[in-house]
Amino acid sequence: MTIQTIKTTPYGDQKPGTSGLRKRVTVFSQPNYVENFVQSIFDSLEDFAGKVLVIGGDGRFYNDVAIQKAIRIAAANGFGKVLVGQNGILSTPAASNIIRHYKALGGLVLSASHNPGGPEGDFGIKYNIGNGGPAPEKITEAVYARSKVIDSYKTVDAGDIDLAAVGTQKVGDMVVEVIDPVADYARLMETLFDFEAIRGLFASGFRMTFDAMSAVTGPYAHAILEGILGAPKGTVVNGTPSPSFNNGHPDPNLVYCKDMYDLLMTPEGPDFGAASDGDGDRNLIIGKNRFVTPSDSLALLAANAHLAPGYKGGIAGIARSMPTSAAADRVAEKLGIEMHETPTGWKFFGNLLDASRVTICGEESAGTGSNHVREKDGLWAVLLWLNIVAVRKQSVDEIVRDHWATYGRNYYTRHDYEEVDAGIANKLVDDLRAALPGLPGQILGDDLQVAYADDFTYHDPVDGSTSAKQGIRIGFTDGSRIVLRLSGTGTVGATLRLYLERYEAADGRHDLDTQLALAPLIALADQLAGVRQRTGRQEPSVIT
Ligand code: VG1
Ligand code: CO
Repeated sequence: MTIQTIKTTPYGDQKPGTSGLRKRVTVFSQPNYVENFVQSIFDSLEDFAGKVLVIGGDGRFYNDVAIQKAIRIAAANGFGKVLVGQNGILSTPAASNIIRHYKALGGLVLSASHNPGGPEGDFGIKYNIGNGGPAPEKITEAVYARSKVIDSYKTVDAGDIDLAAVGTQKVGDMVVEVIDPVADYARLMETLFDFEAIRGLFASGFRMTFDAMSAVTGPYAHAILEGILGAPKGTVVNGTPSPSFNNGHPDPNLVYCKDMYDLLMTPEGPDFGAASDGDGDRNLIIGKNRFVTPSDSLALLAANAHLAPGYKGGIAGIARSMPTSAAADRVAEKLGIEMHETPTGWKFFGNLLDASRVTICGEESAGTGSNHVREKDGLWAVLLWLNIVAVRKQSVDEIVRDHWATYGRNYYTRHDYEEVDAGIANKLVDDLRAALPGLPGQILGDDLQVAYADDFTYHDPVDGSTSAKQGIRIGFTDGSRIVLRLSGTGTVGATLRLYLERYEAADGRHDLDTQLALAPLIALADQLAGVRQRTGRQEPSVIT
């Protein structure tokens, strides 16, 4: 086998976003596009000779092609071993676990997460470091810089690995081990949760539906929920991974999981519904007659985590992304533990988790996780919910209401305007940013006084790094907030995300319709930012 050095020319657009490089498949399949990016990653790493690299993805279209390329490039660059999931499958949290468990140098996670797949859909590549988490900005910036000047990459003239065959193969001097994608992850879950109690819950007739959305969590959910925990066959629906997600949109929200939502709102429906996204790191939780917003879910899981064996000693602290509601802050305050507000994206939680400053993290975008891995983890959240329901012997609705009666309720919604003209979106954000200094102290709308208005800058308390321009926040004296930022995961035009939040005290009204409860703030946000007028859109593309 010979190592080949292939000449290439750079692409100018390989800048990783919130969660790795995400582009249309048609972009990724350009000549040397994958090769350039993977070589740029390796060029930004140190001391990888002989080390272990993990590779896996969510099984979407182009996953297998990109994996074969990455394996050859890894072999040519001198990695000692690649661990790859069978058929190229590893959910994002499972990949994080494999990196940690086998002490790999890092891993390539191939996914565009909740974005649609297929030949016309999206693909993505993300590098995770040795703690199992997404590479910090220092590395992603180095990769981008390298990708702009790269002039060659290394590969080997070897054939494809048989990704279906579990066991050891070789590419030149490098060992490739194809591993069971589920086994290590299932074992980890068993150490965290009271599986006996959850088995008892299912045996008592508790009924659940889990929608894997034809994405990566199917095999994990089948093995854990129906296999180990004894949930009835049929509990998992859409459980076979499909390269196009069965032509669906693998984002577990109330738009793409509307059928499940409707089912949970009917008297004869199941007790509990859950779903996960393309790569298995997001979760949707719906109890009978009760949708749990992701921000509330984070607060509830943090408040009840001690009911699961993995967290019985209590949690060290909580972190949430800036746009996530402040519901979790009230839990941290009551528990007397640390609370951190970070920019959007899981890469900002890694340092806090590594330093044991926090145990549980979450984002309003349906991501929750803990220090068991360094990614958000969809099935983990579902299992923790089941553990809590089994121990408390209450319905999801009762648990949520009880939480609000203790801590108060943070009414919360997110309005997305997708595929907006990028020029218009950028100008909108720039103009609002320019208006911020004049806002504090003003009374806006009916009776809302601005307490602060800024563009969020994060100072990482662990490594001292600073991340600026992370989203506009306008906070009011009654605890309400308007947040506006541009998405860093979209692949066409720009996506504007508008986040709205209003606090209602523990003895206040907790049964209002969310959109109505937030209507004055929604109107005020539109007045301040001019979203409708500037974009010409009369309503958001997605409301979560
Ligand atoms: C979105 C979410 C963010 C999440 C990111 C990756 O980013 O808002 O909370 O971490 O997706 O999630 P953005 O920049 O589009 O708002 V996943 O499940 O797509 O890896
Ligand atoms: Co995801």
